Amino acid sequence: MKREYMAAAAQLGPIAKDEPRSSAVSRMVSLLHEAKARGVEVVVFPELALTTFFPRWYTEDDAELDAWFETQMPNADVQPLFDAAAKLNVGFYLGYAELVVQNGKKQRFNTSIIVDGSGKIVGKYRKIHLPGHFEHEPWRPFQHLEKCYFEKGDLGFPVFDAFGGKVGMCICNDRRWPETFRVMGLRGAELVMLGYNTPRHYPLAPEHDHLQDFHNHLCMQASAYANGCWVIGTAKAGLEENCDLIGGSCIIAPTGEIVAKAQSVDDELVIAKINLDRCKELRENVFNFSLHRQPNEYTDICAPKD
Ligand code: CDV
Repeated sequence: MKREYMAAAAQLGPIAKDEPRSSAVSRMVSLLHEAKARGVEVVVFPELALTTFFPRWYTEDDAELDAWFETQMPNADVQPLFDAAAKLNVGFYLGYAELVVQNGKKQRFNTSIIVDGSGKIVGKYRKIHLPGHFEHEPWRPFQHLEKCYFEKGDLGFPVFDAFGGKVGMCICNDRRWPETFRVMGLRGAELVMLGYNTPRHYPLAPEHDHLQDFHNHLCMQASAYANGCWVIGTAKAGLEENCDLIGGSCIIAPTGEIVAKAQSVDDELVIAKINLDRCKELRENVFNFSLHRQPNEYTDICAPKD
């Protein structure tokens, strides 16, 4: 695949609690068709894109929890998305809840995959920075039980040969941590794809609610620049089951500039032409890692946590 092409953040508006996966998938298939019609070759869907953001409700019922998870990818519900990708030759990033049995043990992850233009899965990532809380906290206006429902990802931060270059993935809260991008940057990532579900209200520090959009772009722009890579960040946005999710899906150049941004908090394609060779503008100059990095001075960053 060539190194310059049209890419898109495929933002989704809210997904209702009772909305079936088939409906979310059909919304995404429509976006894939629109992408094709507008010359786009790669699209990025949000985190947990097949269902509502279920960690906002507490349950102790395993069967109820498992119902939000995929045990196979693709599966019958999601197959139309894979079929559309292959028919249209448009690749995608997709976030979903993954349930696997590994070493005889049931494990749940917040996962993303990249699927190429032939409909083949070519990369998988499992979310490492899980926000929220472990226990039911009824004082909150809504729960954020990612720490309770998911295990920390066990795949590290891999970088894949895809879409004409080196592609990395992360998921939502990961984007706030510079280490996420630095590890992928050290592995040569030229494009980092990520999806997010970010409530405007942060119950532990509500005085920051008005800064949610700023912090969203701040961390992604800073990390694009410091690692000389393209970033495509895609929201699930809008008022979902009474929880206000920010939008702001965007495409960020290696210079840190936002080159395209969502105008709505609904289903929307945010499109820009990306050229992976532009990463060299940073990586061969101010952020030439082999020339300028001083890793011996950074050892505390990798010290084990207390
Ligand atoms: N889905 C997320 O990871 N959301 C977090 C919120 C809870 C702060 C985020 O970093 O956007």
